[in-house]
Amino acid sequence: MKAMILIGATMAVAMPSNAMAQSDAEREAAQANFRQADANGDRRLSRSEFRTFIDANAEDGLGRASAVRRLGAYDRAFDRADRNGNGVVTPAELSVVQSD
Ligand SMILES: [Ca+2]
Ligand SMILES: [Ca+2]
Repeated sequence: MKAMILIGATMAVAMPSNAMAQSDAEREAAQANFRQADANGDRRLSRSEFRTFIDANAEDGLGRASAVRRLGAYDRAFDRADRNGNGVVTPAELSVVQSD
């Protein structure tokens, strides 16, 4: 019983919650990655730009980007991020970049 409680406590520490607020550093890194990925500088990410963005975030260990890259789920992630379905992702549509 005691062992189970210990394991539970360790898991809670080791696994960051998705609901947990991002640190300022993580947010700034994501914003920098967004600007770099935005090849044509229109402040929106096309499908191919979004892929660059995910790869950059994965390198920085941000959010779920490494899981998306590992699974090759770029299209699915893009479709989810593109909330209004207009084919581009804006900073406002990206919760990772969105300000509070
Ligand atoms: Ca763009
Ligand atoms: Ca959109």
